[in-house]
Amino acid sequence: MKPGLEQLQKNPISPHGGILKELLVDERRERELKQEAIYLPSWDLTQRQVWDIELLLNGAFSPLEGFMGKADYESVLEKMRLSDGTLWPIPINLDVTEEFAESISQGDRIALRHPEGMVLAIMTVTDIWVPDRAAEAEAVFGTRNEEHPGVFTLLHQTNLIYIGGRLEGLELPPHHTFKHLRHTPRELVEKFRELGWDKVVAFQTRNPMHRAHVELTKRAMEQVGAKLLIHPVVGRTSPGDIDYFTRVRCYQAVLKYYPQDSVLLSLLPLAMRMAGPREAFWHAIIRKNYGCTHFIVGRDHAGCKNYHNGNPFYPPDAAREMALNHERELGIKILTSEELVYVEELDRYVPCSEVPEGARVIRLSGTEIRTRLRSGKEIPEWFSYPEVIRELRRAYPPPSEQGFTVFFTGLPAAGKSRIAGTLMAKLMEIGTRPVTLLDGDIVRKHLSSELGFSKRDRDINIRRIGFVANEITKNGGIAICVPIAPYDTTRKEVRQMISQYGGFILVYISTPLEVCEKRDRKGLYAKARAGLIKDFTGIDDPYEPPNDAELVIDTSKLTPEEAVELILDYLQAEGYIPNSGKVTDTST
Ligand code: PPS
Repeated sequence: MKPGLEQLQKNPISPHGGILKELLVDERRERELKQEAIYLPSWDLTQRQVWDIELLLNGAFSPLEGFMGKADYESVLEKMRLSDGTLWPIPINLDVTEEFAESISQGDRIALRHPEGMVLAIMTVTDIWVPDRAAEAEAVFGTRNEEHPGVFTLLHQTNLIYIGGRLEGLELPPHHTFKHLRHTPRELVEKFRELGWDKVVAFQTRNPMHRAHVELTKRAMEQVGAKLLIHPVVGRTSPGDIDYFTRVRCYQAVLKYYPQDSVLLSLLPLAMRMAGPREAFWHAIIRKNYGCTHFIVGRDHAGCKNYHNGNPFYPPDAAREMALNHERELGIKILTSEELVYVEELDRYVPCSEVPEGARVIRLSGTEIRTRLRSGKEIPEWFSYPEVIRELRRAYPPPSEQGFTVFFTGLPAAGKSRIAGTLMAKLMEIGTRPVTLLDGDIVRKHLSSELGFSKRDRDINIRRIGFVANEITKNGGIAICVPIAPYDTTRKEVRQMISQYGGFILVYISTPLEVCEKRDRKGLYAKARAGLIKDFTGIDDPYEPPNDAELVIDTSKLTPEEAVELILDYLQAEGYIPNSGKVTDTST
């Protein structure tokens, strides 16, 4: 039987807002709602929304009772508080398409469906509005810069209309992986009670845990005499992060380095926003709802770096300060952790401020670790545990064993197909992996035959190509994609998706428009100039030149063979193909 409210309240820490707001209805109501749902308009939740709804339904987002309405949204942006004054820093919105929004009205009930089709909840719509997403970015992230992954998601991967309203939950989203490591707030609180843990410090992470993390958490436990909850985020994290299957195996591996019966591992299906300071105390609120008494806020907590120049978006102490400023009102104690560094002479980790004078300190950043993994370079013993290194090596083989995608972009008749064809032939000669050519024209015939050249259709086309290339890359092959791919955002989306699993090499064929138009092998430029074809790239539809291409090749200056040489040189230098792999034609 579920523990009653009184029992939950015996926990030394009460949920945010005083009551754990679990939104799942009882069985009788569930049967009624299932019946009702048959006749209701349905919204298919996006993956981000599935993560949000799980934490709404299970109470981790208490005191929220549904997706935010306009008043709460505006109040959160302006004051970091709900409209009733409760602290809450991050907007939790249900974004929908204009088409869907037009089909519903205030007061309507709608069924919110999991991508697998089940109705997870019914929402009574109280608000429908068009948000100012740039202003939201400024308020939540402190910037409108699209190099910030949270801003990018908000501006480019979020639907234009928000709807808000209370939820009646039917079921939680299903989990098929690591089931035994999943807990609702009620289950964790109950577990802590059973174990007699009255002080629990939560550790949030989106990275594998190495020696420094274990040291840091042990220090926190000792400092306040608490047990530890390792509570890693397994929903959305930051692009380029180590995948969660690998991370979970790493977390499991480090458990044995803690004293017996002092640590618990539970996975949190949270969609992080990477909002730094605001996010830090949001994380604290969530852990409070899971019954933790203390929360560790580290250096640059939930921060992120500018994709281009590598500069962090937030000062390293901003998250700690923000969390500490709200500690009293939050009710969960914030433990700030100083950065721990490895001191070679002492052969151990010490806080920065305690490093003996003149001692040699060594650091390895997460980026450096990823680079070492990718290049097959050694990861030292002082940095991590052998079991963790083994897991990471298994999941991140060096480039010579990874799949990769060469993604061409450029104007029609820029020379993409010719280069791609020759590249394919060379890579087949080298023969380290299977090669698939996804040429623009071929894709349009077989994969996207119903699509035209509107922005929407082109985006669908590029995402389809990206999807196929991703599957090929994930499985260790080589995909060569050859679309025009005129829009920067869509190309970035594809890069984001594929680079999690292997190499992504964007090759911009920068041949000038005049040259392409002069070539006009298919006569399409002439037709476009004559107005016989509409939305033709470069003529009456834009081409956005990339600023993130690994290679830029102008075919008015290079032959296709020279262009292919450049690409092969790049692939060799990055370790994707063996040095001997460059095939020089000696037949003449
Ligand atoms: S996109 O924008 O990436 O989806 O385009 P893509 O799938 O690569 O298709 C490009 C080829 O289709 C022919 N074509 C057009 N291109 C651009 N704009 C319009 N309106 C258009 N209509 C037909 C054209 O031959 C392109 O091939 P390439 O090889 O690039 O010349």
